[in-house]
Amino acid sequence: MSTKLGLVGLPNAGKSTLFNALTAGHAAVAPYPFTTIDQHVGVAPVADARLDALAALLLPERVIPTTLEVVDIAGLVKGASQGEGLGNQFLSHVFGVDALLHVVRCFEEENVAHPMGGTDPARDAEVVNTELLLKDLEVVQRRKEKEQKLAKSGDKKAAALVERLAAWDTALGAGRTIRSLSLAPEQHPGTWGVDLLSAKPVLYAANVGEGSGSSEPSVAALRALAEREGARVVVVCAKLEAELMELPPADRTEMMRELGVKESVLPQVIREGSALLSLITFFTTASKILQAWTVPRGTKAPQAAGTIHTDFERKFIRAEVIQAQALLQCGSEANAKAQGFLRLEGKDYAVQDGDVIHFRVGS
Ligand SMILES: Nc1nc2c(ncn2[C@@H]2O[C@H](COP(=O)(O)OP(=O)(O)O)[C@@H](O)[C@H]2O)c(=O)[nH]1
Ligand SMILES: [Mg+2]
Repeated sequence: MSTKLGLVGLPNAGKSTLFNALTAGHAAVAPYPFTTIDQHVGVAPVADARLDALAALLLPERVIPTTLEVVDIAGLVKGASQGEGLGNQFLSHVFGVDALLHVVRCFEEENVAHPMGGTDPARDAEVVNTELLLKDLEVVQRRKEKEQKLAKSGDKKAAALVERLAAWDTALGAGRTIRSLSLAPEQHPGTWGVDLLSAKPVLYAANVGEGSGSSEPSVAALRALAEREGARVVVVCAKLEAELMELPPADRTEMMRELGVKESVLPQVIREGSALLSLITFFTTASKILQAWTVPRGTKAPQAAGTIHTDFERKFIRAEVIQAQALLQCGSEANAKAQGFLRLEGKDYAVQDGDVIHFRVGS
């Protein structure tokens, strides 16, 4: 199970550096395989103390964590939608991601050119947000033309979609992101199978210089912008973190202590990203495989089963649930059951964070 994040930002904001910091080196620290799918797509296992503790207790043959997939793209420049710089074609790489990680340059560095002249996080973020919006406009207008043709030939679904597309077109044309509209599910592009960048939740990454902290004025400017949008900010020094990732794990911990880096960027991004997407984690232990899964908070048991195997949703009978904490305290499933911690839950049960679940499914 993978949560996908797409990096966006101006050239030289530090996207590729952050990409390396997020995805490199984790093979060495985690007992799980790390893979780079291609140059621009990296996967990092999501560390989870409960998963480790359950693995130590249950001694499964395999342990499969959830993963965070990160997609790096080239930088967007002002006017990309009109073909400036590399244009905006490469934005197609970030269609299909769950959320955007918007990297904003907050560091000063003479040797690294700034595409807009100088460091100005709020302006930079606005430039990128505008280009994303223009890309959405392009997508919406092209799609509208196509659906209008279908509607003319009597396709009812196309006619309904044209109406939706027109509403999104109007909002985007007025400079409003789709996410800011707080649309009901039936009005949301996702429900109609239309993937728009400005509909995705955003996490800002303030990329600060070495030795600068979260109290920099440049970070404050970005925070103010994020606050107006109801978005969150993580503060990172991508360069420092990427360098730390090249050290052997033992030296890295030591170096982090010396430099006063409390927590590396990956767990921060995972935590904020999960909150942004309202994700919770549950565990399964079938067939000697201990596996972690993520689903949106509020997901009902049959749909949770469906993430494991599409057939399981339809064939769902019941869920046998023990909270990870109870299982760990009792020391075994049998003990947990004897002490009344095993619950039988039906199709209306909303899966809770930390549930260890056996799904009973029919044939
Ligand atoms: N001083 C400093 N340089 C950085 C930092 N982050 C990135 N850089 C440098 O900025 C340049 C551009 O970074 P890169 O990650 O390629 O930017 P991208 O175009 O957004 O992918 C590289 O030379 C990085 O080493 C930082 O936090 N501090
Ligand atoms: Mg890059």
